[in-house]
Amino acid sequence: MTIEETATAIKDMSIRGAGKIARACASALYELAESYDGDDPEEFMEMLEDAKNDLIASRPTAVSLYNGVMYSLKGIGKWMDVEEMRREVMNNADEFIKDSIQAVKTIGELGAEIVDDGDVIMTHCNSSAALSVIKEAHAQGKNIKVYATETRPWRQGLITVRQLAEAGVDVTLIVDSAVRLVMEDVDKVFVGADTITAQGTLFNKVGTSQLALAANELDVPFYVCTESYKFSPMSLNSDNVRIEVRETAEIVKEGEVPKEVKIYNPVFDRTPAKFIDTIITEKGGISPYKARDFIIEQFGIKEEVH
Ligand code: RUB
Repeated sequence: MTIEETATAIKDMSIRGAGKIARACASALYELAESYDGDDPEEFMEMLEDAKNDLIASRPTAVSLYNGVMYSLKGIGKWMDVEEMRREVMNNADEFIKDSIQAVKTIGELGAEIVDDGDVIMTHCNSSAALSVIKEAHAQGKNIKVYATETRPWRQGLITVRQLAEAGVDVTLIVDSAVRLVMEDVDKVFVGADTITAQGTLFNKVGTSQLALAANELDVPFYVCTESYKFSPMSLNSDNVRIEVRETAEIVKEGEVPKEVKIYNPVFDRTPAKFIDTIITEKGGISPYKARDFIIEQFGIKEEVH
């Protein structure tokens, strides 16, 4: 897919989920590098810069998208010749996609160790990383039962229940407002992530923080399953991540409510570190309070010494 097609597909949600959108961006940059047949490094650099901006602007909350784009473009500059630049982008993008797919698999294996035979699990929205854990636990022969939330307004929960049913997992669909009641029967919560900040704050599908609150009240462990590129290198001084607000037509159809009714459709929310037990990454489980150290190490950030 071209850069434009990819950005459009991400905006209109035909490609969705933080991991998938990051891989789609890397793949679009690969294609751009592969198809460039000019010989002007400056021109190519400008094309890459425009592509970067268009891709990053396509969805604002998931840092995976930013990290996937930056990884694909790392080490590129107009001092290189075009061939070198093209090769570098293609290698980087390819490496990002392969590592990302492997990371989801590893998270599944590590996370499955936490799942006990007989566990009742709740998940929200549709997260490849969270489902990797659940499917792996099931594949290991653990007898588990899963509650999946519908996840209004896009109803990504329907994708989740289809995927789990196909894997043979015992899965029950619930509406979002049933979370608190059903949590009384739940042993563990596994959700995905769009962004994790240095403060250990999780940004994920709207409603995630309600699962976290209910889990906290009932002493149900709350686990976040995430590849390391969903940690934000820009968050060292602030966890002020922009929450995407989408069109009101996603919630109600034209004429369903009086014109003077305002409609607000934020599609992600913020879950503070204190509600998270462990963040399961492909590099192991970490406390949300260690997110800052993890980011510094992961992104090789040099902190200023005062
Ligand atoms: C998807 C969502 C998922 C995370 C993680 O929201 O919130 O929990 O993106 O997904 P949307 P994954 O449907 O709006 O993209 O683990 O697959 O990266």
